[in-house]
Amino acid sequence: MTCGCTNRPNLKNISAETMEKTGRHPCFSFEAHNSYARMHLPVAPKCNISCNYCNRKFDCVNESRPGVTSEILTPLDALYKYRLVKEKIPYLSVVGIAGPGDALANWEHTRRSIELIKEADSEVVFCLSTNGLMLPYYAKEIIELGLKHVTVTVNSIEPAIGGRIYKFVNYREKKYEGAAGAEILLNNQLEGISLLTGAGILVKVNIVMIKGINDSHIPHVVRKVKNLGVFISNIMPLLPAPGSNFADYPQTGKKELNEMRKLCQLDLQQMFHCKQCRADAIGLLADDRSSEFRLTEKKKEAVL
Ligand code: CLF
Ligand code: SF4
Repeated sequence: MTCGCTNRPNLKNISAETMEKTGRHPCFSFEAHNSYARMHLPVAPKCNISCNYCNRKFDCVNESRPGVTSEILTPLDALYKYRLVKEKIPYLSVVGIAGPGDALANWEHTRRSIELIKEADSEVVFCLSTNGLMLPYYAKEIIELGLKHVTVTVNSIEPAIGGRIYKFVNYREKKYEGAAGAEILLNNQLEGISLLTGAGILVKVNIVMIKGINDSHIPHVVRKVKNLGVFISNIMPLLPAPGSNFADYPQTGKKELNEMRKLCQLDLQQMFHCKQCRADAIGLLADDRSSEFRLTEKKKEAVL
């Protein structure tokens, strides 16, 4: 008798190389999260949308807990910093780009940082996180760069719900507000995800759970992205950022969050070990060492 479980993604078009890399990825593999470290390179300060839970003085809450990023790096700085960290943390396996804005709204810097580090160390597993607005434009380059792990934050698949989450979307030199912007965003997210999964890239979908806005809608989002071939989803709590439009909204409770994850797990495997890292996080997921590695001129000279 075959197993009736339906929550496993279809891995037919996933290469052995991708699976080997996934075994060293602390977010995509629960087994890896206590033994492999990741570092985020804060090379992407700009953003092309405005989430109501975001205060631009803080890190992108799609991939980070609220806390001002301590530095913005150039691609060359990113390479120096990678060398510095790798020397001190040999079990560092993943280099991720997770803001503090959007990785694809700063594509030149994101791409160059990846290229430089890849030239220096072919073993690195690269990862990036994006709101997905520009994914249809950059999916081809992402695939050609050899990335195997991408995270897209999809908070809604209904423009009316998205219109309450996103204040505006800046797309092709034009600003779209509310549901009109949300519709462009979600269409691009879904198209971009399909392009990536179709090319054998493992896609994780992050969802910020906002009480009274998208909470009851989340199972629909999960089912939709599962059908697009997404590998795993990560339902995250809303952490109300001071100064943001959702500053007075309640923080999502742990119990309701885990109940939602368990419900959605019936459709697609869920991440339960996310730590909502800073955009410059370094180390094991549960042990952030970013403060040890602020890039001073002296440190740069040491690795030149
Ligand atoms: Fe960073 Fe994100 Fe890549 Fe991981 S984090 S870009 S997938 S390397 Fe991980 Fe941190 Fe949770 Fe993100 S614990 S916030 S899921
Ligand atoms: Fe802020 Fe991230 Fe949303 Fe951009 S995608 S507005 S940086 S939370």
